[in-house]
Amino acid sequence: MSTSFHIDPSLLPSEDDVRRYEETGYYVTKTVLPHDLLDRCAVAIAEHHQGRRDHKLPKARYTDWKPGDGDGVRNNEFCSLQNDGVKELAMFPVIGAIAARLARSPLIRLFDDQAIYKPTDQGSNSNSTVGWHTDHSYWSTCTSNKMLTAWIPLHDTSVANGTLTVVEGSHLWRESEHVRQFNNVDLESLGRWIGRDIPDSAIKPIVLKKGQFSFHHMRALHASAPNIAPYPRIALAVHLQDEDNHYQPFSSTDGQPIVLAHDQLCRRDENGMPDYSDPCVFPTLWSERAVTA
Ligand SMILES: O=C(O)CCC(=O)C(=O)O
Ligand SMILES: [Fe+2]
Repeated sequence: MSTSFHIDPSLLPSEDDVRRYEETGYYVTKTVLPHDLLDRCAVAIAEHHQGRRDHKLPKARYTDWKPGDGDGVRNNEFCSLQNDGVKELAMFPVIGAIAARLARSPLIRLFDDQAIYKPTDQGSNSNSTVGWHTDHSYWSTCTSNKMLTAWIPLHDTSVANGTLTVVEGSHLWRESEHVRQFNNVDLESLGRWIGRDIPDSAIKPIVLKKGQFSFHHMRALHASAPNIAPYPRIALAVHLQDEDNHYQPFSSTDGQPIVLAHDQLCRRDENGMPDYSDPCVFPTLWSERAVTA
């Protein structure tokens, strides 16, 4: 990162906000993102769906919806590395500055991002659901316990348009650890499968105005219900690393080594392991060292 930044401190979470994030596993920002930045990202995602790529990635196993892949949720991963209009939003400095406070980290790097387009639900099917999961369950090769996701809708969100829903406090539950059901449309049976009573009051749909966004902790359970509004719900999920995160070898229960797409895309370190600080794949959003007074 060559530039230095000044961020209005009133936009950042206070120490009380950070403590609340540590207890609840999520945080809602003030209205901090310019509308024209969000509108440019909406155009960039629409062009991405039509096949535009500013940069082509090496072959790796990631999801990148294209026409013909069905009319359910469109999930485009590593979108900001491929599309400059998406990158402009993903790298917007205030996102990293807020994340740095929440994670209590002097530096924040991208891990990856997902453009998520949720079409209007057709009624009889509920294929615009995103199922319960924790982001960490997809990142078992990460050493960190402090990674987090900025969930940035490109317009107002509500229960009707299928906003993100977080289970308050679930980042502290042992039962959340391996919940990995992004594609499971059953949102009702979470308590039963994880073997824990979940009070209705812990289920928090995050209602946001355009320009606001939310963060959730890597171990927080989250999902989103079908979009019954008459227009698509579009959001960019920006997954972030704290400074200390690095790669660790990890195997599935059947002994197979886990290989993330990240591991296929990034350079190797001196031990031949994936380097999660490779600036080409994991650019720095925010560093205290680049802040102007
Ligand atoms: O946009 C959604 O509904 C899901 C987003 C998500 O899973 C995330 O932000 O980690
Ligand atoms: Fe997620």
